[in-house]
Amino acid sequence: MRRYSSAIVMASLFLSLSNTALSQSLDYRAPLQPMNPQLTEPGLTGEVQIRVLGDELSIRVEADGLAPEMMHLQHLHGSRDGMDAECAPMALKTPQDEITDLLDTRQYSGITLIPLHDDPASLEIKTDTYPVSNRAGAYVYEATVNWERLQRAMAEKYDMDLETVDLGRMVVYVHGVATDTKLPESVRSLPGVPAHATLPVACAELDIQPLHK
Ligand SMILES: [Cu+2]
Repeated sequence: MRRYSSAIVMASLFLSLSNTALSQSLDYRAPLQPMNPQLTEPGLTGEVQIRVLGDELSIRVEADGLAPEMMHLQHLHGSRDGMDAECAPMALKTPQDEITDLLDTRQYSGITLIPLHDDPASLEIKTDTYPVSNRAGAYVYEATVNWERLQRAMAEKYDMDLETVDLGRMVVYVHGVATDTKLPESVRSLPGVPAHATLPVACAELDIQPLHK
């Protein structure tokens, strides 16, 4: 048994050394899982891919089955203190009439940290530069961000320790149901933002992907 575990240690040591030698990239990938299915189209799918390579953070979000022809807010959510965020339990597990609104997500996923629009490192949450779905309810969002600039901005705005800025502890939310969706008064939103715009419709829990799989 002892020999077996030291072989594993040696193997993983070798792997991590060779990975470091080949590149410094960190890859994250996660499927988008539908939320609030009673208010969205069936068949919502998608994927989030993030790569950190040197100073560059590249982000790609592919989503399909959203409310068509509208802007969808999307962000990385997480905790200021670096606690591991998870997606709020999918409303699938709760009674059909129960809606998970933005504020319900906080106890599981923390707060809105990084907006995924045309300038994520600005950390500007209220903009009109988030992706817009096409007629079929799909979009592909791609952005490349200076990782250092983003980390510095986060440390400043959220008073975070640079070490706690860990993408693997964050989740991605996509928001927004059609404007004519009838939502109960009880659905909460951000001040001044209509509830249909912030209602979470999909979530992805980022995980580090092993290299060269
Ligand atoms: Cu969000």
